[in-house]
Amino acid sequence: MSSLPLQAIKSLSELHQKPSHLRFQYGTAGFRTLGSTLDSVLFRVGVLAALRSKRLDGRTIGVMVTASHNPEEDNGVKLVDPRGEMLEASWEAHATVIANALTTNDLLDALDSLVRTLKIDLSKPARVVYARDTRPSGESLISALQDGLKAIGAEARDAGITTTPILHYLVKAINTKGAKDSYGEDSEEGYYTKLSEAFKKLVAGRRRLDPLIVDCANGVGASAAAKLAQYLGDSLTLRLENTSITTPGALNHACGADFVKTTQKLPPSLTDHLRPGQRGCSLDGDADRLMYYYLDERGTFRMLDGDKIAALVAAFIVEQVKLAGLSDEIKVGVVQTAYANGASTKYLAERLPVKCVPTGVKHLHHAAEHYNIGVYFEANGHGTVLFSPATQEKLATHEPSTPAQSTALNHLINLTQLINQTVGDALSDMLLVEVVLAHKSYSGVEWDSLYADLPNRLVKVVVGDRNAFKTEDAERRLVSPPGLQTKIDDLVRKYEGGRSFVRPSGTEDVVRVYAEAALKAQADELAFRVAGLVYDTAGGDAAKRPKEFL
Ligand code: G16
Repeated sequence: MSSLPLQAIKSLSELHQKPSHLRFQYGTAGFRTLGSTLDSVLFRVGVLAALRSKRLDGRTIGVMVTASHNPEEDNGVKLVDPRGEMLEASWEAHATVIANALTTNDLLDALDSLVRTLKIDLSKPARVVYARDTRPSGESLISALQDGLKAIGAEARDAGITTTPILHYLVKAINTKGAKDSYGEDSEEGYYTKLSEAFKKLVAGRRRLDPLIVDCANGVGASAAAKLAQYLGDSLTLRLENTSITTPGALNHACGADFVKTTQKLPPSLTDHLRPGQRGCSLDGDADRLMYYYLDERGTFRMLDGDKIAALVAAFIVEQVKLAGLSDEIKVGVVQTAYANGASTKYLAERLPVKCVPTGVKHLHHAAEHYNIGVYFEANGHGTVLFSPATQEKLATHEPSTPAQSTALNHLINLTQLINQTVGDALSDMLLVEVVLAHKSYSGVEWDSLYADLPNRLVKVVVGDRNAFKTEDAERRLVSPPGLQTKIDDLVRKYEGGRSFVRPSGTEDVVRVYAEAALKAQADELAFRVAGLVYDTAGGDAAKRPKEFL
């Protein structure tokens, strides 16, 4: 019976000691905080990833070092399960325990207890593939991770600097290599080839789309989009902006998907590049979120967010299923979160089953798996489409009765190849949007007119302890601090079409407040008044109370 290599773990762990004053938590998207504090966490994640792999009979586990949309000084790490999905929820708690063991001896005890409780067979191989984004702190964090992998003797593969969705793709491709359900070549080239070939088939014979402006958030998406552009050739022209991956402080700064969504503005750096009517889109720092937009004929910024992407894509897929003659057998459903604009939920719910779940891709992903084809998008632009294994089988074996059915069936099959079904993927989603626009001959204007967004506002509030905020009903209501929800309800009633909710962020040390109302000024006012309530209830330094809601 093999045992943990205690001596190796002990001596290497001493080089990566936990800062005694910090507590880490595996949250919405793994561990995420100041990059300079994460050294011990990365070492321990290396050991943990290897144990997870052993627990799953040597299947390859992914580790991604990124803090996605967060500012450059932050960093983070998350684990990817063998099918390319987020780490199974029960292991999030194990990760938190391991990360918080105070000393090396405590760590050894915690690891030993994990191995015994989960009956992990240590004689099994451990295989891990890892990657990082372009953050300056990434390099040293990767070396801490490598020490963890070395300490436990894992077989490790370095996937270099790449996007989060490519790492997810690689994990699935490695674990399905040579199998009937092979996901593709287990290399970046395999990823670009798979996506670009499916895209070319889907747009064949369609009028070529105008060039697309892509804001790369000065992150890793810049190099990935440049490579993808080469594979796409003249099937789609990408004009890449915000590609300064080595300029200090540039990452996600005044650009990128999160900037666009939260400010509802065009990144200032694009002002001279986007002509009225032209399509633009923004990736986030690790290229797993996507926001589209255009300027109308008066030069007004019009945002096409995750909700609008869901509406566009779901309608197209439903149409293709119908044209293929499969409406009775393949049901399409949509998953959203509380952040979905009320108008989008209304639009979608009139046409399809719609489910609301808590924030976090893992929640959306699992809910989407319950549909034959599940379309999930968070309003922030994070999402994808899942085709169930039975649906993929049906598509592969269905005998079309007419040429029109055959064409639609082929489109659906090509969509299963174009879409990165492991996780939200800005580049894959971008190609998906472009396919639908090409098929429908839509510009941004027609797409935008599917429904009119209710004016809305998202505000962050810094509080003493965000963990004091607990929610229920898919985060739409607060159960703690006591009494706050009643005050919010009283306020919301005063606004026509008013809706507001409060939840603690899982990726930043803030509480988020969302509000919508019939008029823009009212949505703003409601958001700031609810934020004021949050601030006052959670206690804090009056001098730091954000000016806008004083
Ligand atoms: C992560 C999650 C998303 C979530 C977002 C914000 O995105 O993967 O599902 O919507 O954080 O979460 P929160 O409001 O809890 O901070 P990303 O793109 O930052 O990895």
